[in-house]
Amino acid sequence: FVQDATLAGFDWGSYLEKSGLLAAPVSCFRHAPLCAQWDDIYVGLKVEVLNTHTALPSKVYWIATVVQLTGYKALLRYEGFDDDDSHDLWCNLGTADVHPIGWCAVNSKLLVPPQEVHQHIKDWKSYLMERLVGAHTLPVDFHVKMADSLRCPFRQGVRVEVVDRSQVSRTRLGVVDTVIGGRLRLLYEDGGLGPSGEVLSDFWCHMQSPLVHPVGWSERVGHSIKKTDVNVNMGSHPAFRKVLQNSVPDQFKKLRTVYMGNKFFEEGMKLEAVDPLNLGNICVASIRKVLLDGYIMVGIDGVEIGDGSDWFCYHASSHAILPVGYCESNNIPLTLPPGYDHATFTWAQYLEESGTVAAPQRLFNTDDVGHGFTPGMKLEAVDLMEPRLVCVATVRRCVGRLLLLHFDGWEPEFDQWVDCQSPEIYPVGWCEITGYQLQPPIGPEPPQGQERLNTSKKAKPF
Ligand code: MLZ
Repeated sequence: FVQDATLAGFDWGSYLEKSGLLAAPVSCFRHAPLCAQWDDIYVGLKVEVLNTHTALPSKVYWIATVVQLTGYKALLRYEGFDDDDSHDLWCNLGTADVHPIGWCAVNSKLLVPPQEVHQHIKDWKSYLMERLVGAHTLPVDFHVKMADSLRCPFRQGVRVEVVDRSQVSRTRLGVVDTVIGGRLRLLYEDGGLGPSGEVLSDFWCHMQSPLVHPVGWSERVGHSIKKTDVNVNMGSHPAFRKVLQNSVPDQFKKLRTVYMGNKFFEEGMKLEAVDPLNLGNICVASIRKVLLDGYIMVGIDGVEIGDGSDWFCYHASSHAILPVGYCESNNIPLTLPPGYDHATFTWAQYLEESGTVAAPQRLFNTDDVGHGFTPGMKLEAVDLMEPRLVCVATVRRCVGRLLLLHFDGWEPEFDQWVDCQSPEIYPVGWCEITGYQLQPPIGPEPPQGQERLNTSKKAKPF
């Protein structure tokens, strides 16, 4: 069920107006374009923007004030309309024909007031002079900074190691096919092509995703990697006709260093972990293997197949592993192994029964990072179970650095726990800037307290 939000008639501006909800500000998203510049963008700024209220055949501009901000989108009011909001327009600061005050003068463009306000103000020059005294505007290098932040070190034909969606405990070689807004479409090197050359299996993730690594990573840290099946020839696909280039560590985000010393995670220790295949669940789990560089393999208690093929690799600094008791103290329902029930389960008894110990609390990265998200905020978020899809979403809960995301219009069972610094969440308007397709809500939000009828359910890896 893939849709294009714009084609489906979805518009963030009117959607938010109807719900009365706010969008998470761009400054909450550390990896997002212009995050660092966003302190300089606020309600009250004046800009020069294309004048859409004129009968003139050539492009002319007019001064407008930012009256509201939602993610990258600004609601603008042309100078002269004062308290009249009937001509306000939403525009995306990342893409629109909007500029700092003074831009028209420097670039020999005309400033012409909208027809409707032209009549009732006689002397435009002095009107504007008066209005612009002490006004703040966009930083001059706003669009340059935007273009800079959209640059990406990955190109078609770059090889990476990426989680194997058919067996999550191992990685597999993949080749970058497409890059949109820093998100990579990866094709497994032996993924196979269908009869008409179509790709049988692909994987999307942001270049800073914890699921993607430089070539050589698996061997270095001791993670298992699928041997490439040399009988599968991808040669006829454009991504493989390039000279393939191995990615190197410099192209990836540096993880926080962890000291493994003699007091690190050990095999058998218990913890609570986000289920990699059901991201809305935090489960009773065990450390199954300790790799190098701070990586560990985690298994979900009671549902493991037994051959290790469903273990999942997390870094010690990951938000997805939590100390024993975390759910209880934060009022999150803990998913128990089959056969246990909430009325009787206690960690103390479970540890004793299984003769195991809890992983020490201080090994976990649960520091509150003061992220700025609050429940109810809207954003554009990847459905990590179908990571090609960037969807209209709402922050449902904030617990430490964890955010529980809800996909608008979908059942709560699609909700996912993500890190507040996840590279797979974006401000409102990000899709429009990058040209990525946005998945609109599938239907009107259910009235309060009432759930929509069940549609199909996930349970397929990614
Ligand atoms: N094929 C899936 C798509 C789910 C996408 C949900 N995104 C929030 C289904 O219909 O179940």
